[in-house]
Amino acid sequence: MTVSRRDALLAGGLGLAGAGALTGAAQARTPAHSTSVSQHDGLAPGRPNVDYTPVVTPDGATLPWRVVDGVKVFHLVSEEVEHEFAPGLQARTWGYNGRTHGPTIEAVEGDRVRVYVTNRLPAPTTVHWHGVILPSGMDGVGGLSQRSIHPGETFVYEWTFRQHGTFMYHSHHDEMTQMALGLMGMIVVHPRRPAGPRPDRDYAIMLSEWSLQPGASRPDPNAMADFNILTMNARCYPGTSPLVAQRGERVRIRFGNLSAMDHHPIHLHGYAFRITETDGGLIPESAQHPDTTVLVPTGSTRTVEFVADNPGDWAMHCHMTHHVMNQMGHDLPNMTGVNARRIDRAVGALLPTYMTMGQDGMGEMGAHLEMGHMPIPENSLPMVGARGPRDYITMGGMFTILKVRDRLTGTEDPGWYDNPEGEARAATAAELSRDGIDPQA
Ligand SMILES: [Cu+2]
Repeated sequence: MTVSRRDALLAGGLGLAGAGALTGAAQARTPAHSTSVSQHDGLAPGRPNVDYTPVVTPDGATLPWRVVDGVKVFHLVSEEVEHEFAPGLQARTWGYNGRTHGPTIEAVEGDRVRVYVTNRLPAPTTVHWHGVILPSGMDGVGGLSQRSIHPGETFVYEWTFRQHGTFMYHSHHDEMTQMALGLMGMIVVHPRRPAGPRPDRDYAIMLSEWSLQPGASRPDPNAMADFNILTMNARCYPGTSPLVAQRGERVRIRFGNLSAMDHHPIHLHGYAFRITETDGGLIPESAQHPDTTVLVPTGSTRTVEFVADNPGDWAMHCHMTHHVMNQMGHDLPNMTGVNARRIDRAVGALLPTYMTMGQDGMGEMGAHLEMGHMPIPENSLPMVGARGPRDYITMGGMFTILKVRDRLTGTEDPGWYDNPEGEARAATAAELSRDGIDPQA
């Protein structure tokens, strides 16, 4: 499911899909503003793989575009989407161009862009370009900077990117409902003249959260606390595709967060990275510091960079432990330490599949799921993750894996790492006695 760099290049370079729909614009509004003359005016539109290394949105896509008289023309269509969070869990969400979240908009500093927005939702909407410095009338705040786009209408936004960095777009009309249902996407603007080395791998990941009760077909926009699907690019583990890198490559990961109510501290194993950018711009090198966890506040982007010099399979996940669970029931009674044998025997006589859970934590659930002891409701995900190469991975939700290899062929998932330098295992009796460790003491 990983979108290859080639796909992204094709999407960006050819810009064919969706372009035909432009002629069907029901209503187009010519922008009334005129932008000031600056160093950015008159620049040719940036070219993928010439002026920049295209960004990859794992499990996502890049929005196609075409150039008309020196302007990059994009077309977003807001509509209902049949979305899969992970195999076994689908929902009716809202998105753009047939996907949730919408495709990543990619451009180069100095590009003049025109974005058409067609509303195929049953409700009015707008699109706001979060973090982008643009004229007030293009800001997309319903009621304030424009009237809302009614169902069936097509509006047009136009501006010049005068900055580079990682930004986002989202509905700014009935925000609680429309963002909870998925109306959001990433914006990546590459520098016209990069100050440092270009990344070899450039990834964009939008963090968000949903309330979707087991068996329900639509996320609940009224939820304020009980979010049970935590996603990266609208996928939750085991539905998230791994990120890959070859040893020695420079990796950039751009995180955006448009969760309703939560910040996400994203932790990467195996590396220390530098936080290089926010949606406000580049962090001066003197102010960057090494870290292994980046806190991505809601309504913000954070970009991290590192050189992939440590091969392996490295977990990358939100460090809020409830955010690496799927469809968690937060109102469970605390069963920790309870001896449930007698309850199980009594209830088991009436309900053969009954099993009290939680006495020793939730990790045991994976094993029971695997052995088929525990049925789960239709269209739902088990709370814990999936079978890993050695045992059950007990994380779901906002969890993915960075796979770094000495050699890679393209962007394909290289499979599991085999730990050539060994891995943690049961200690032998000889080791225990050599080191004077007595497990019974
Ligand atoms: Cu989180």
